Amino acid sequence: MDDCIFCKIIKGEIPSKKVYEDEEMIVIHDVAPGAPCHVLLLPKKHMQNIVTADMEIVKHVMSKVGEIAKIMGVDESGFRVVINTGVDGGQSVEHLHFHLLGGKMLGWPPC
Ligand code: DGP
Repeated sequence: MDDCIFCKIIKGEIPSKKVYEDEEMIVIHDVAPGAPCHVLLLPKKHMQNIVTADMEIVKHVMSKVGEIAKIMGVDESGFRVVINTGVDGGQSVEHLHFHLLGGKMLGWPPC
């Protein structure tokens, strides 16, 4: 998608702080972190949201969550994975992404 900011990051057209990459996904630090650990798991394939997503890719991303949590040093202290979806869900970038947050006691519920 030409006008998608995450597609541009994936293509290297916009710089990012990358912590992981494989054939299906990259993981980058969020530009506006809401917690000491706040990274975004981005499927390389452009998909608008979890409703329309390719579930094989979602499955792959989910299979990497523990590994990413270890890389970020939050696998033992705990963390949260969030998929904001649509207007009410607060999704601001229409390229499916998974927030992985941790490094502090997170509040709940987030509303
Ligand atoms: P959401 O609100 O769930 O759509 O989250 C989008 C997140 O993307 C938000 O936390 C900020 C982050 N973000 C937006 N633009 C950029 C960018 O150019 N670089 C990085 N690293 N993160 C971005």
